[in-house]
Amino acid sequence: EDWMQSQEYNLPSKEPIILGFSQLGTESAWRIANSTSIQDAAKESGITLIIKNAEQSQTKQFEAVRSFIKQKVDVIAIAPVVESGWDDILQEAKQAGIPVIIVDRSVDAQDTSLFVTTIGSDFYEEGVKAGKYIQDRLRNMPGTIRVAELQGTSGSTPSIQRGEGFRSILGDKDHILFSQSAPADFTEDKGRQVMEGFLQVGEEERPQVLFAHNDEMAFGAIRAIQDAGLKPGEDIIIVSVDGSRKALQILADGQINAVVECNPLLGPQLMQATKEIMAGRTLPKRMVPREDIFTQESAKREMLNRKF
Ligand code: GYE
Repeated sequence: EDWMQSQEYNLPSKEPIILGFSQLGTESAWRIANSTSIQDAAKESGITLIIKNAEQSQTKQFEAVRSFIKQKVDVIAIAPVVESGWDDILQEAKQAGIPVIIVDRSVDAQDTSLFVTTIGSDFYEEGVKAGKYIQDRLRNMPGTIRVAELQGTSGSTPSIQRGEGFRSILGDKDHILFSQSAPADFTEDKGRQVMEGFLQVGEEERPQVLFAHNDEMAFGAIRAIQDAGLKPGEDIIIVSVDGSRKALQILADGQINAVVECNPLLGPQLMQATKEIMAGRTLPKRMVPREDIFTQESAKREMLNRKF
């Protein structure tokens, strides 16, 4: 990348650095932990943070970015609710000479010079981990197995990529049938509602496995499964993603069977990147935290160490 030499951005500025952050919402424990991590890290590193909550609206994110441009912040960070539609607003930031960092989810902009770097998880790999767990777990289960999926927000990177990674492992297996799949917006209420719908079928059509794209949707599904007189974790095998302390507790209790880790604590990395940019250094185009999968055994151990 040669943007530093080309003087496209207004560098350097006087201290303290001002960072405008458009957060996409408050839908989950993951999201709250993500916002808290960013606020704490800003404080610790002496960066002035202006944070705006877009309540799941991309339009509100555009408004936030425009207000940051108007306020002449030094750096803009965006956690984009969906992948598409960012080109114009990113162009506006570029024209104003303000570097942009994409956090958590991605944007599908063709012109990757519109942002400096993306800091966030490998969601495809998370889907792969969920798929491998299910494959292993079902090894000795006879007959066709019906798998249901509670997807996250339509058009969001984690929903698209977790689905694709999961299918890359299970999609071509003759004995696996993707019987039901629908978006439930990463929320507990919607998860419960959509799962209730999934269970309005006869026993021969009922899913035996559920992949929930996050913990909250799994919590909602658990309630729907119980309301239907069934045992979550036994009658229906459940895998979710994130790994909040509450999810690990439920995992340890046996109502969830595995939880794929997704790390929300991106604050320190974001502040580091912000400082590096202001110091005129070049950053890698993508920064990915290391992540694992929690099982019922490891959940008991890890629960207390979990930070959210
Ligand atoms: O998994 C979910 C949240 O974008 C990785 O969004 C994030 C996802 C996370 O609502 O709980």
